[in-house]
Amino acid sequence: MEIIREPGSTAAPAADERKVRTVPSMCQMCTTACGIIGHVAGGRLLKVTGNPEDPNSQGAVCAKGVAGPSVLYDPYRLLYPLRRVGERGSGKWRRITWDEAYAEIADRLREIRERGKPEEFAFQQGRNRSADIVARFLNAYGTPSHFNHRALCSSNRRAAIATTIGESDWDLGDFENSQFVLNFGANWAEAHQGHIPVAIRMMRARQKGAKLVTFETRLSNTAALSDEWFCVKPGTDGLIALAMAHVICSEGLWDRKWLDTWSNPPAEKIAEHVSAYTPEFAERESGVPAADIRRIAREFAAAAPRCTTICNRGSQSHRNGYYNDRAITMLNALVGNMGKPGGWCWHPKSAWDKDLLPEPGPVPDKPTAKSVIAEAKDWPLANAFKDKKMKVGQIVYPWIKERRQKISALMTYNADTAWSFPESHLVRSVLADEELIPFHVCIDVMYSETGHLADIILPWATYLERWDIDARPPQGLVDYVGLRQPVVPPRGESKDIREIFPEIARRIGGGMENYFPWKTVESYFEEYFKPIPGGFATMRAKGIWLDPTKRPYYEPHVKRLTPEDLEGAREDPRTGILYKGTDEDGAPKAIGIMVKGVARRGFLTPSRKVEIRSDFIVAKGREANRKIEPLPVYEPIPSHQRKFPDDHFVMTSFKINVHNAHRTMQSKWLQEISHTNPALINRRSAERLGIRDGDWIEVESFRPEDAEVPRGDGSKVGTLQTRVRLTEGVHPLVVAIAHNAGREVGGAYATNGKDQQDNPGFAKIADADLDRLWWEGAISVPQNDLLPVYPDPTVGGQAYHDTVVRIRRIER
Ligand SMILES: Nc1nc2c(c(=O)[nH]1)N[C@H]1C(S)=C(S)[C@@H](COP(=O)(O)OP(=O)(O)OC[C@H]3O[C@@H](n4cnc5c(=O)[nH]c(N)nc54)[C@H](O)[C@@H]3O)O[C@H]1N2
Ligand SMILES: Nc1nc2c(c(=O)[nH]1)N[C@H]1C(S)=C(S)[C@@H](COP(=O)(O)OP(=O)(O)OC[C@H]3O[C@@H](n4cnc5c(=O)[nH]c(N)nc54)[C@H](O)[C@@H]3O)O[C@H]1N2
Ligand code: SF4
Ligand SMILES: [Mo]
Repeated sequence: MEIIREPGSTAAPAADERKVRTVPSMCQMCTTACGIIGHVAGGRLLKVTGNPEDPNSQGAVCAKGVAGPSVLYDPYRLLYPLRRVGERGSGKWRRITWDEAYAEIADRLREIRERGKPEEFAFQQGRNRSADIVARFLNAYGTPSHFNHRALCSSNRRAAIATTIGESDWDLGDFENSQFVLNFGANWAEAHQGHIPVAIRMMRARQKGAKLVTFETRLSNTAALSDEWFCVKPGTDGLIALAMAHVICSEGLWDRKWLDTWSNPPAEKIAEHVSAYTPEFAERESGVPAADIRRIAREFAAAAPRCTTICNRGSQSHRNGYYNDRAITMLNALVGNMGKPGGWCWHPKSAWDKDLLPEPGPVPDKPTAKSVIAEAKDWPLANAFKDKKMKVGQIVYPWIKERRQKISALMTYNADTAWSFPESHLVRSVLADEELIPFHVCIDVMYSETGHLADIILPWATYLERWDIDARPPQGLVDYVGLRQPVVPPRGESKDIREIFPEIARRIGGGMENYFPWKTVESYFEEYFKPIPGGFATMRAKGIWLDPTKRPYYEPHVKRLTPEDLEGAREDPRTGILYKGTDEDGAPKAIGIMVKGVARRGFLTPSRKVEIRSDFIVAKGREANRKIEPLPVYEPIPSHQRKFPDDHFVMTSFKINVHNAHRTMQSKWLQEISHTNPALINRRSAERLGIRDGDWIEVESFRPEDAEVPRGDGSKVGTLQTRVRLTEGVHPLVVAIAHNAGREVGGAYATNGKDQQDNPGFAKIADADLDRLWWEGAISVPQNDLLPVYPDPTVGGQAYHDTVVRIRRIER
């Protein structure tokens, strides 16, 4: 095997350097966290392959996973701590030592804490996979101002599922055993949080003859891999589902017995509710022919219980996303496939079994201080579900600007909010303002648009150099646990946050240090993995552990309660709900429900049934003066309810298969494959405007005219200039722009040759490929400069696909 030498090195490899070692770990080029194997020789990562031990990904990896080495050895990686020397945002930096960085950060944070204002230290994270250490640090500090990105990602869908079944906020269709999969806007072949695990099971189902039907605004690769694709008007998926529900109810295609046993409300009431949603009404709004809606509803019901829905950002990232996903989820209840093999399933563990593997050592309590921004009280369902705090991330920077919460220090970590959040120009203006944010520390592996606006940048080790305990919702319905371990030691002076946070805590002192007693990261994980047979050593050797005695999580609600469970329990004669003892709030604790004389566990909702109707959410709405409908409804998107002039469109967003948000754009391998994001417009719509393929256009976006959203006054948000790609594969009313583009900083690869700045933090690895950057100047535009902050009024999930834009052809 040829050994790739460290660039610049001319020495011949020593004999032992030629030996290839394999190190199991977990990918983090996207959220799916597939098990991987790093192939290492002479201290250098040669390639990444899949770990067959991983029950989710089963040895498969995608192109992004394979591209790991290109991130690890990126010449523009940050390897040294940096202190700003010029004005904030000027891009002028001085290399400093870790000691200097730690001292300044600890002094700043200690002062805030000792002043008794811990909430003035805000922490902004994105896709965090090191949740244990982050929460430990923030809770030990005492700050509640822990901002996340869930509302930017999945909160509407999660809330819809939590409302309906209580136990989980993540559905795991049993695709592999399914015969019919109805897809509302999940791009599982190219994206999706469960990308590889879902895609491999979908393909197996197809080989076994399953039918896949996809509703999409665009001919995605998922749509192309489906048996049927219907091009829908944005924001109408919920109505299509309601119309299918109407067909299923009115034609008696439902599983009446199941519904009358397990549904709240019973079958008749659902039928009554959906009767207004005729397929003809759905056709008028969505463009999907009524005859097809009828036919697909019948096919779906005929395949029950081996049928399931899947949905994702296509259906939920809308102003009406919460209702859309509740309507889609309801279809499964109607045909009685819930929890059944081949049906719509879920699992109580969104990660590993935390009863078996509790966090080691002294765990700090949650903070008692309050954060107005984290509480987001205007959105009644953002934090309504126990242990499932979603928050409303897109209001963080507008609310800081409005001075609703004072911030004295901000730490950004694993999030490039200045690029990935809507109204990103507003985010940037807040980050640049030293009055609003007096001190900003950014922790990142890359020089990002957010780091560009920091005072100190800490170089973080990449996922190939750091430690984590990790797992994802188990697509095979049996939970597992994985270890992310360094496949090579951290490059330069970059460090794992598992070293950074304990050191800052020790330097802040005041008791914080007591929560970090471990001398090394390894000793922490040794303790963490003790309950696993073979412990840490086995985890290091295999990367993954799955309890072989566990069985797939089918139909947990039917489980009979044991005589011990029932000892001392009492039944509410009106509802059949069984109570025993009290919960942590002192309320009677429900343990099950009587079903035809049998005591069963039931669903973990207030009614112990599937809640198509939820009184809990109505009450939550009332507390916040917001009307929430108890049953799923179609709420048209206000700004879409008018005749669009020819030059007005709805701008949607989508993800490119070889890119993941911000984090892959510095990979030269991936950027070479995909480095541009033209505006996709339907050929017929473009013809009306005299726009030809490749023409330049200006896209101008507007805030919705919608009283319930911040500044919902129809005003302009932003403009950008880009080129057009004409296609038949996009809805005539839609302009679709991919979001994985538009970087301004981060080095030549990320910016298509634009950013050549000499940053003292960069790795500066000699890289002959830089001379081969043939795509220099390719158009790559930041979509988030056009998107208004637009949260769903109940949950707060960002409406990514609802922005009204005007388009005009320009000469350039
Ligand atoms: N390659 C890649 N994979 C990723 C990511 C990535 O950035 N790149 N990110 C990861 C993350 S964080 C997430 S949250 C997931 C997201 O995974 P997905 O939700 O599966 O992917 P998206 O591209 O966000 O959106 C899905 C599709 O919705 C379509 N769409 C827009 N409006 C509508 C509509 O009204 N109805 C319907 N039916 N479709 C509509 C878009 O055209 C798009 O193709 O992917 C994860 N995996
Ligand atoms: N217009 C539009 N905007 C969107 C979306 C959309 O569909 N359209 N999707 C939204 C969604 S679903 C999400 S989840 C957010 C995601 O948005 P972010 O959370 O901002 O995106 P990430 O790519 O996860 O990048 C976070 C940071 O992690 C760093 N990083 C950390 N560890 C590593 C590592 O080991 N390797 C590499 N390469 N980088 C690392 C990256 O450098 C990056 O700065 O964006 C949202 N924004
Ligand atoms: S799906 Fe995500 S986690 Fe899996 S290999 Fe691809 S980038 Fe890595
Ligand atoms: Mo996401």
